[in-house]
Amino acid sequence: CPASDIALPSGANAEASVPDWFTEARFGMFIHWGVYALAARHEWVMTREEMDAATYQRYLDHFEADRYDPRDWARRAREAGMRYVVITAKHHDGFCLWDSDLTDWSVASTPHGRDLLGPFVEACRAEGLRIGFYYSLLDWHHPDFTVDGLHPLRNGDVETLNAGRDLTRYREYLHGHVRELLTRYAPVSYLFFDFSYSDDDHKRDVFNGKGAAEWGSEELLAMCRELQPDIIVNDRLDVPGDLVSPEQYQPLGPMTVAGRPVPWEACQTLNGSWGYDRDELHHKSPELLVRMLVDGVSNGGNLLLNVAPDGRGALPPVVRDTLAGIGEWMELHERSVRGAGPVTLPVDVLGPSDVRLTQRGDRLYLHLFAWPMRHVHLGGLGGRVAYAQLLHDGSEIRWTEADPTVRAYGSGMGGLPAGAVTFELPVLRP
Ligand code: FHN
Repeated sequence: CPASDIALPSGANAEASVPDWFTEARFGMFIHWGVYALAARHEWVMTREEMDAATYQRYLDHFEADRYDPRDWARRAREAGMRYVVITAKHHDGFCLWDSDLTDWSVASTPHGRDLLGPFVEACRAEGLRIGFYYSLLDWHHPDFTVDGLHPLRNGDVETLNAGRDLTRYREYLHGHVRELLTRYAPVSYLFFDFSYSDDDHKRDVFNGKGAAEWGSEELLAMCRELQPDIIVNDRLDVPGDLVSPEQYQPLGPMTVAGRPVPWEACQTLNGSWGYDRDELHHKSPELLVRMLVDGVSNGGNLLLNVAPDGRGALPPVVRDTLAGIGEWMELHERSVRGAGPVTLPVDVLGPSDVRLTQRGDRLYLHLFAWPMRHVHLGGLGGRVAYAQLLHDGSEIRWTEADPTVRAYGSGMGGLPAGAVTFELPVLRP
C-alpha cells in the first residue's frame, strides 16, 4: 500500500519513536469513564447542554460507582488481547478520578469517595498491562480556564466571565495535575493529552482556541520526560509528540513524515460514542474490529479501542461480548499481529482487495477479510516460501513455486471466530 505521507501535523515529527513494548502490544484499551456516564448521553453533555457547575453537580452527588470492578476490566482487556490501558483520569468536565490535592472537583466529593485510579493501576499491573492516562487539557470547571467557543458558558457574558480568569494559574494547575499522576501512580507508560485547537485561524477565531502557549506544552513535555524518561506522549499538545494519533479513522497506508515511517495509533469507539450512551445501539462487530486491528498493523499502527463503563462502573453486556469475540480471534491469531508490522518483503498480492499482509520476522501473514475462500496469488516470493498453513488450526496449504497461489477449500472452515482468516507463510531469508 502506498505510504500516505502526511503533512507534518502539529504533534508529529520525523524523529517520532516509541519503545518496543508499544509496537509489540499493537492493541490497547481506551476507557472513557466519569460522572458524565450518569447522564448516559455524551461525555460532552456539560457543554452541549450548557450546564454550569451547580447544574452538573448532580452527577457528582449521585456518583456511587458501586459496581466498579477494575479487576474485571483488566482481565477482560487482557483476554481480548489488549496489552495496555488508557483511562480518562480527567476529561473536559474537569472531574478527577483520583483524590487530587489541587481540587475538590473529584471522586473525593462523591458518594463513592475513594480514589479510583489506585485500584485501577493495581488491577492492570496484576494482569501485566501497561498503564496510560488520558488527561484533558480543557477544563470546563476550573475558574481560571478562560471561556472560549467550546465552553459551557460560551453564550453568557464572556467578557465579564473572563475578567477574573488567569490562564497562568490554570497552566500551573494543569502541570501540577500531570505531576500528581506521574508520581502517585508511577511507572506510567503513556500520556494521552487531549486536545489542542489552535492550529488554524478558524479554530482560533471561532473557538478562541488554545494550544502550546496556553498549555505551556514545551515545559509540560520536559517535565513528563524528567519524571518518566521512557513515557510515550501523543501528538495533541500542539508540539511534536512520540506518535501520530488518528481520531476514529484508519490511515490508508503507513504514516510517514518527510518520507520516514512514524509510529501511530488509531483510537476508535465501539459505537460512535466515547462516553457511556444508553441509547447508542449501533455497535461495531468483533469481526469489523478485528479487521480494523489487522488493517492498522498492516500499515504499522496500533489500535486503541474504547470502552465506556456505565454510571455504576460496570462494562455493559454488549461490551463484554464484543471483547470476548475479539479475544477468540486473538487467541488463535495473536502472533500475526503482536509485534508484527508492514511487509518488508518484495511481495505483491494479485487477487481480491479484501486482503491484508502483516509480517513478523521471517513469517508472512496473509489475512483474508472476505469468506468463503478466495484464490490469492502472492507474486514476487517464488521459492522463498518454505511452507504455508492456516494459522487457526495449523492445517497445511499446498504451495508450489510453480503455482504460488493460496487456496483452501472445504466446509471445514466453519466455526471460525469472527474476523480475518489468516494464513502463515514461513519465508526463507532472501
Ligand atoms: O473531545 C474529545 C472526545 O470526548 C474524546 O475524548 C476523543 C478521544 O480521542 N478526543 C476528543 C475529540 O477528538
